[in-house]
Amino acid sequence: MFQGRPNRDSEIILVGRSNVGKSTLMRKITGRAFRTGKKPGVTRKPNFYDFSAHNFLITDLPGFGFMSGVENAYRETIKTDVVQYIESNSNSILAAILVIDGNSAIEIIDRHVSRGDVPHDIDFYNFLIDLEIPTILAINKIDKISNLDATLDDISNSFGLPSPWKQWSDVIAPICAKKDDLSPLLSILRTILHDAKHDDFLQYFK
Ligand SMILES: Nc1nc2c(ncn2[C@@H]2O[C@H](COP(=O)(O)OP(=O)(O)O)[C@@H](O)[C@H]2O)c(=O)[nH]1
Ligand SMILES: [Mg+2]
Repeated sequence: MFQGRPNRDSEIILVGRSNVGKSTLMRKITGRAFRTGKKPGVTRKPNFYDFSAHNFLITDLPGFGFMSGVENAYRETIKTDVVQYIESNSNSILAAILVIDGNSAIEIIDRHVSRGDVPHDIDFYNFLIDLEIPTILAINKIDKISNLDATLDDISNSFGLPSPWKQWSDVIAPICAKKDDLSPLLSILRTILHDAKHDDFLQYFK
């Protein structure tokens, strides 16, 4: 189990496979430097960004799925730890941002489905919904996607949200974390925070 979580009543979490851009997004949201890397899996422990004056936390959770140089068993341990972390803090979690690499998502999902596995991302999405945590699908790296609408429709369908993706604009946020192009994500987050009666946090998500 992960250590060192500041004891706060409200939390936003970032989850997703390794190398999808979680730490980059975290850095853009918070304006604070966190490690980002070319090699998948650099984040093996959560990065906590503590808004202590507001009793509020943003947490960048370790990535799951493939990581070069990391053994299978250790990968499973990380996934189990992330699941346990979310379960034990679910009462504080106001929103989850499930970050997906929009450029490789469909290929990875198809590969899992053809093997008869449930893809990690879809597994996590259903898990978060079961816990009744408001969840945003942040489709990152849209700068690398050539046929954006068609790709977003495919991703939307694979999560059980029938296309066209645009009718799920309260869930699906196409973003480019690298270029700080986050407006659809921030807009959904503001709605979730407002609905959770936390207008006091809105100033951080403009
Ligand atoms: N092209 C592109 N690359 C990105 C974007 N966001 C992040 N990256 C790159 O993806 C790689 C992994 O990013 P990182 O934030 O470490 O991913 P994490 O493992 O999910 O935390 C880094 O090389 C980033 O520069 C984006 O919007 N577009
Ligand atoms: Mg990271």
